[in-house]
Formats: sequence, structure tokens, C-alpha cells
Amino acid sequence: MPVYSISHVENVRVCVVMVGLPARGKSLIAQKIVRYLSWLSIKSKCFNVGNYRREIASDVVVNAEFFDPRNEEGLKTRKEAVNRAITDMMNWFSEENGVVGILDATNSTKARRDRILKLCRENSIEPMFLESYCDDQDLILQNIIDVKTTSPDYIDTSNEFATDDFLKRISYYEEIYETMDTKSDSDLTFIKLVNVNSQIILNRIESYLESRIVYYVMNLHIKPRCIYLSRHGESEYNLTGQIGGDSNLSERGWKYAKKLPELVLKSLGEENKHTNLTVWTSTLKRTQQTSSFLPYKRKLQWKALDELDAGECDGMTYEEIEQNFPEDFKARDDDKYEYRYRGGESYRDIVIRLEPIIMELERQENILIITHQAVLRCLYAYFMNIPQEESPWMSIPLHTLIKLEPRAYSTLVSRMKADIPAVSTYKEKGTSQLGEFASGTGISKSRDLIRDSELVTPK
Ligand SMILES: *[C@@H]1O[C@H](CO)[C@@H](O)[C@H](O)[C@H]1NC(C)=O
Ligand SMILES: *[C@@H]1O[C@H](CO)[C@@H](O)[C@H](O)[C@H]1NC(C)=O
Ligand SMILES: *[C@@H]1O[C@H](CO)[C@@H](O)[C@H](O)[C@H]1NC(C)=O
Ligand SMILES: CC(=O)N[C@H]1CO[C@H](CO)[C@@H](O)[C@@H]1O
Repeated sequence: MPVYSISHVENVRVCVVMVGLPARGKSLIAQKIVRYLSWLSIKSKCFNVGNYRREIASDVVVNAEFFDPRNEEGLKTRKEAVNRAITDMMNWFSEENGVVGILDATNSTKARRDRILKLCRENSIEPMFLESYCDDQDLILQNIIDVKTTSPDYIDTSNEFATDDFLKRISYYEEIYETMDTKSDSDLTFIKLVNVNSQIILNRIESYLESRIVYYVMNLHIKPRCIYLSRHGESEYNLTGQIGGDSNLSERGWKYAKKLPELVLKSLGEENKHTNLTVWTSTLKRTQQTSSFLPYKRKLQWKALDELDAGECDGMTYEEIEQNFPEDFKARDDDKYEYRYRGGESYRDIVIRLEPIIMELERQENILIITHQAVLRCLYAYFMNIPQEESPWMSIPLHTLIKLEPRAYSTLVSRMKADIPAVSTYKEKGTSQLGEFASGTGISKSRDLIRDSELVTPK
């Protein structure tokens, strides 16, 4: 079975070194890159120097003075934190076959950068610097609000104290900060993002893997927005338990389609009721029928959002598949992510065709996507960092609107059920019967706040 993996093609390892003052969104960018690459099965991990520092100095009260370049004790601790992070990263590269390691630190001086550069070259790892440069005061303040409400350093302090203290901390870093530039750093591989992405400077981007990362960060924005996800309404095939096909909505499916505009408005809330959503559907009738009552003008059909192609099993019920292709039926249950239907697709195949969708989705603002169970699982896995072995088994019921709100360090999820019954199309492992007998994994809670940093990174 051909397995898609950029790293196999190139056999390249990259160390992304974050550069920039505090509150420039470095950790956010670092975490997003890890989430994106992991979703594409590229082994990646973030090494956050701040976390190491908190581990070492867990008993020290950390305020701005700690970051004064003249504070010997602070310097020592911070140096040790950087050293531990680098050591762990190098071990991870060599012992766990890491492909993209991200060193999330300020690394504000050239001397520090030179040291990492040397280490990478000694270990044949490509160093790539990623600087987030920002002099737009509004952006910085917005970031500080995000940081101080989420940073472990400010858990027990008042907002006012946190903001002042953080500004002071930044000013200490500013004393020694040396930005990257195309003259003095002309021989280095780097991306410099100026004020998020109002200007982007690229220097010596060489490998394909590096250019993927560049392309991804170029598409990121930080405007607040929400992403709505919904499956199509119940289809005629769902009533008969058949998979695939291009059937019409059932009567109840049409009811859901009619209810959907109201559901969206309710979820947007009174103050946002004029929000213009962009609507994406697949090219199949059931998603377009589901979108047909939505009042929004921008509706787009994507072939890439079509349901998983069940190949020779298209149009069969799970029972028929179990009878006709018992080995396939078992193989799919054993490894649903990798199993590819005869003449059809696997979950991995879907992730590959969804990659351009994810890129475009990062660029978009408010959006509603109406698609199919397997595709939705993959999209959801990307936003919520769900490991590969779990994502194909997540329960995503019919007639339910899911709302995702990406925040600096977390994604808020809420679900809204339309009060319209539908058959369950959920199939548990080891049976051809449909229905949720136990609770599904993943999104069964009605309202979760999941912090990216607390989530497991897929293997
Ligand atoms: C629901 O029906 C559609 C066809 O209309 C099919 O593609 C989809 O797989 C069905 N869901 C399940 C899990 O049976
Ligand atoms: C779906 O609905 C259309 C229009 O109502 C109808 O012409 C078509 O035959 C239906 N298709 C199926 C497969 O039932
Ligand atoms: C929404 O978009 C439509 C068409 O693109 C436009 O006519 C309308 O003014 C927009 N509404 C708002 C509130 O922006
Ligand atoms: C957090 C971090 O890595 N900062 C370091 C960047 O480099 C300077 C100079 O070597 C150090 O003093 C900082 O601790």
C-alpha cells in the first residue's frame, strides 16, 4: 500500500527555531505547525523553553525582574532551560526518528542562534528560523491579553498586574533583541513574518518540507472567526443502511435542511446575526440539498469534500459487505485509518485530498461546511488534534451543527442538535449493526474547552 509521507520522499529533518519577542504569537504558530504536520503523519513536536523553565524554577516566583538580562539567577535558570530543551529535541530526533522539531523560545540574540545552528549542522538537521516580528501595538496588546489569560505564569495574579508585568518582561527582552535580516543572515534559512502576515520575508528556503511549512504559515491569520461543520441531512441511503451513492435527502433530511438556517442564526447569536458565512459543500446531491435554504450568497462546491469512496462496496449495506467481503470487513475494523476499500479510498487518502481544503480554510473567516461523515471526522481531527487511530471512530451524528471557535491556545467547541430524528449511521468496531451502543469517542461532550497544549500529539 503506497503510504504518503513527505519525509519518506526526502529523508529530511528540520529544526524550526522560533525567534521573536514575547507576545508575538510564537507558541501559537509553533503549535499550529505541529498540529498540521502531525495530521499529515509527519512526526513533529514542539519543545517549549518556557515549560522547561517553569519545571526547573517551579518554586521561584517569576515576575518581570526574572527576565532582566542583569539578573544572574534568572539567566542561569533560563540558560539551563534552553539547554534541556535542545538536548531533549536532539534525543527525540535521533531516538524517536523525529522529522520536524520546533524550538519554541525567544532566542533573541545572534549568539544564541549560532549555537543552535552549529548543533543542527553537526547532526545533519536543517535549521530553519521562523521569526515573528511585530511592531503593531494593537496586535501586541491583543496577544498579551491572550497570553496573560492562558499563561501558567499568571494563574494567580490580577489582570492588571499580569499586563504590566508582561510589558516589563518584554522590555527586558527588547534590550538584547536582534531581529533577522537578509543582509547579516543571508546564509540562513529563515521566514520572517512582519505583523502576522502583512509582509513575509523568505530567505534560502530549500527543501520541499520547508516550503510546505512556509506555505502553511503564509496562510494563517488571527482574526476571530467561527467554523461551522455539519453532515448532510439524513439521506435515502441512510434509511436503507446503504453506504456511498448519490441519493436524495429523506423526508427528515429535508426537514433538517429547512431548519439549518435557523440553527445557524441561533448559534451566531443576536449580535452577530448579520454575519456573512461562506458555505462549502461537496459535489454530491445530499450536501447541496442540505445547503439549499441557507440565505448566504457565497456557496462553493468542492470535489475534495465528497464522501469516502467505498469502491466496489458503494451502495452496499455493512451487512452485505460483511457477507461478501468478510476479510475486508475485518481488515477495515482492525485498521480503519489505513484500510482502503477495493477500488476506493482510505481515511489516509481523504486526509491527502483534504490538505488543500485545510490551507484554504486557514485563510477563510466565517464558514459553514456541509459534508460527509468520514470527511467531517478528518476535518475535526485537524482542528481538535485527534490522533489518527481515534479519528475514524468518532461519533458525528446526523442533524447536528458543530461550531468551532479557534482561540490563541485552544479551540472552543459547541454542538447544537436540531430536534429532528434521524437514523444512526454510526458503526461500532466488530459489528455490522448500526447505532451507538456505547458512547462514541471525541465529541460526545456538549461543550468542551480543549487546549491545544493539553492535547495528545498523534504518533
Ligand atoms: C448515509 O448515507 C450516505 C448516502 O446517502 C452514505 O454516503 C453514508 O455513508 C451513510 N452513512 C452511513 C455511515 O451509513
Ligand atoms: C432525487 O430527486 C429528484 C428530484 O426530486 C428526482 O428527479 C430523482 O429521481 C431523485 N433521485 C433518486 C435517486 O431518487
Ligand atoms: C453579505 O454579502 C452580500 C453579498 O456578498 C452583501 O450584499 C451583503 O451586504 C453582505 N452583508 C454584510 C452584513 O456584510
Ligand atoms: C528563552 C531563550 O532561549 N532565550 C535566550 C536567547 O538567547 C539569549 C542569549 O544567549 C539568552 O540569554 C536567552 O536566555
